[in-house]
Amino acid sequence: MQFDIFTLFPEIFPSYFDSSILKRARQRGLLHVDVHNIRDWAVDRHHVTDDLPYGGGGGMIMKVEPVFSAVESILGTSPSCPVVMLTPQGRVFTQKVAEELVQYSHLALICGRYEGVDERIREHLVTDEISIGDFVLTGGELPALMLVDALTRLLPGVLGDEESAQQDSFMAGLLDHPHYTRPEQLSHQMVPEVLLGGDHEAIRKWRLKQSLGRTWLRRPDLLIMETLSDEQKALLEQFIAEFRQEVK
Ligand code: 4FV
Repeated sequence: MQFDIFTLFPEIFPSYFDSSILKRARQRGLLHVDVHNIRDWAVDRHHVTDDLPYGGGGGMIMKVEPVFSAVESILGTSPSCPVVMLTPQGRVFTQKVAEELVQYSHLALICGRYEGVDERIREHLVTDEISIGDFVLTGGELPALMLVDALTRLLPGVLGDEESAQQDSFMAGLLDHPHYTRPEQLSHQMVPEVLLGGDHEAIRKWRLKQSLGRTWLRRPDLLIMETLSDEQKALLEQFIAEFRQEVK
């Protein structure tokens, strides 16, 4: 997968792309990232990329020309790939959106800065707007990094089977089940017996029950009862009954 990232702070990216899974994905030729400094296309003497907002008000606005020139010179006048603006006004990024966007082999990401960007960038260049959450950051660089990270780990061959995305949180629309590793006993805290017994069917059921219960407790908004299988409904009822016993 190819990403072209347009930013005023290219120095933010290298360290993240040169470590761990993303570094290995690049070494394996599964991930290609090119980072472009929008200021390189600000042709005025002071390479200005922001200006005062028409209509007044605080803060500065990202100018349209440097962004247009940067994207056009890298992707041409009609880019063949989606041009994604990271912005709080975008559709909220979820695992489902990640699975949708990873279908593309090439994405362009525009990182906003300042109070916002000139609206004509949205109107004439941007084909998709993504928000990583209802809060305001100083720039779109972190959201761009998150998007590249979430998509890259879904690319075939990036995660080894020990890291597989299959049993991810949200893969089944549920929160992840608890995980344990050595030591088996920590002071008086034991690893749940079922995980030590080697009965994979019992382990599968326990993990599903925990995912359902945790989702019911922490993110009931994710639980769409109609979509649950009979087994899932039964396991969730068990969890709720046991939970109510405990809190009694
Ligand atoms: C953001 C978000 C975000 C807004 C003004 C950058 C900042 C500044 N981007 N999801 N939340 N962007 O806060 O994507 O330009």
